[in-house]
Amino acid sequence: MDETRAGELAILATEAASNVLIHGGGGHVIVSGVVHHDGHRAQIVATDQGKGIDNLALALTDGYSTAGTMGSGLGAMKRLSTHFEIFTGKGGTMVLLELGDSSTDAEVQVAGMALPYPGERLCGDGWWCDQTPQRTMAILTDGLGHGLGAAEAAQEAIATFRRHLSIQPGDILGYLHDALKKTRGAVAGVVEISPAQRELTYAGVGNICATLINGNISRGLMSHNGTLGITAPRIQEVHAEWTPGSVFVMHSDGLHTRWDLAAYPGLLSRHPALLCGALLRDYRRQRDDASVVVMKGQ
Ligand SMILES: [Mn+2]
Repeated sequence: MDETRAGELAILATEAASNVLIHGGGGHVIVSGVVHHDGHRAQIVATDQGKGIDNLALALTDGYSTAGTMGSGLGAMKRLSTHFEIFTGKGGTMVLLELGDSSTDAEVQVAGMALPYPGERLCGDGWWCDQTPQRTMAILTDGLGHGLGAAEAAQEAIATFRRHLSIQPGDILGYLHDALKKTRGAVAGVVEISPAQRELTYAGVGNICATLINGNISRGLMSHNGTLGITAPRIQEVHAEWTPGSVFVMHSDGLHTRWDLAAYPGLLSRHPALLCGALLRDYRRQRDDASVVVMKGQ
């Protein structure tokens, strides 16, 4: 980003963090970079578990402030960002701010986040997505343990995934198993979505939770036990129907599995980054790396 953009990003991140602190009673601000075929952008997701904003329209009005701040808050943030979304309710408030090039209107919207074990600088979880008009492929991987060794395993898994984008998810996991033998090992899930064929294919090894949501129906997609790079895994693909309303969620064991996105009225129809934010805010285990990828049809 040039100096102007970088300055705007700093303002947005500062403002988002101040809001979380002053109005939300504390929370998290996750800043990440997204590179896509049409350019790149920065993405900020700020979450708190405060009491929520009663009058959103009023809060978005310039000059409005509840806690004696400058009062240029949300309205200015909305104007400054390329994309702005806010979700507020009983569980707290989440704000999504994007700055930079927006990606073209892909049929599958994707968001992912990976956060390190508290106190670690390196993340032992990782994710990657590759998208063409024909199909969207994504990997989520969790290197054994945490810290440097785990991060090396996760990055090796992602690099191997990126070298084998033209083959099926199950076959990719086979290559991952070979490539990870020189690391301490990892678990991983790989998904392929082909909107025109209305098809989702998933394969997972180890403790990766994958769920496909179609309307009121939520279906867990099976991952087989094992650790890539260590024990020859049993690899089996799961096929399911993908529709424009489908939502796919996969995450590592850094998140509890008992979540229910239907408990957040309206959230399933929002940007997938907000779904990631809600899961990380409300279901993150404290003693592990944590990662989540959400893909949505539209
Ligand atoms: Mn883990």
